[in-house]
Amino acid sequence: MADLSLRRDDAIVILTGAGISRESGLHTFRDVGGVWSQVKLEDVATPEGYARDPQQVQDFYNARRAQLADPTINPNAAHLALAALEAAWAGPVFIVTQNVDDLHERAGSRAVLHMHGELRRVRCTACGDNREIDGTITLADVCPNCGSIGTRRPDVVWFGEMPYGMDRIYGALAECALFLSIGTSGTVYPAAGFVAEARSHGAFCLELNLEPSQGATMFHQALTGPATELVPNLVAKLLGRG
Ligand code: BJW
Repeated sequence: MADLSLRRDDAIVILTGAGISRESGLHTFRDVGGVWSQVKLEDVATPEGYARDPQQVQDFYNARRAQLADPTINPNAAHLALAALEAAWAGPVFIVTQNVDDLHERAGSRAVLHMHGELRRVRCTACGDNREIDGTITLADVCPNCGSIGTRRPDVVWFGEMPYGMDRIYGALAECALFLSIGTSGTVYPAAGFVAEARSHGAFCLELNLEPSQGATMFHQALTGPATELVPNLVAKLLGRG
């Protein structure tokens, strides 16, 4: 691996995608057998799909929320290593995740931004009420804040909708010394553009993925392998233990 030559108080931004949760038992989207080979993206991940068939969309997200509650789904060595990095590193370690699961939080990471929302949150389209939910969302639900019926939807970001936290993310990309991208295919914007942004501000950019992503050549270095091997190895090096 290239010499990262970081100072211990340098800022690190870490973009994660579905690949980091694959070894915890959650499907990625675009790999063989992934989510988009089971359901059509247009049906379940667009506002138009929701308008056409809200029940189908609620069923899809209710099932994924239930899967997340399954006791066999747990943070893996990659999630745990990133939490250990945040705890031991003197500078800020900011995880920007495209994932809607909560495995980073369960691993112990604190500075986590879910740019595509969270499975375990529900949003009211009438009043904007946004709160945690463990069970199912139904079309008969009454919003506890405004009393509207059938206006509760999963708090996830669909195609054509604005991801969360963009100002904060671009601010962090402009200031980090190291940008890490882990387990994402680099096909969905704006996340796919973060490497160019970080690089233009002088960050060292490193990709960790099972195979080179679509944007791998944008990185200073791209390492291939499973996240549960690559991430703990990298964290050990960063912390001087590797
Ligand atoms: C492993 C591994 C292991 C496997 N170890 N690795 C034309 C050009 C450019 C942009 C657009 C365009 N037309 C439309 C757009 C915009 C659009 C877009 O990007 N479309 C593209 C498809 C072209 N984007 C949007 O609409 C976004 N909003 C937006 O742009 O607003 C305007 C805006 C403008 C400017 C600034 C800011 C905003 C919204 C995107 C919403 C995405 N939503 C989803 C669903 C969320 C809810 C849900 O989960 O159901 O988010 S789609 C889905 O894809 C999900 C993911 O977060 C996202 C990314 O997927 P990810 O994580 O990369 O997964 P995969 O499966 O693609 O890849 C997994 C990788 O892991 C692979 O590489 C494997 O090799 C690897 N892997 N096992 C390590 N063990």
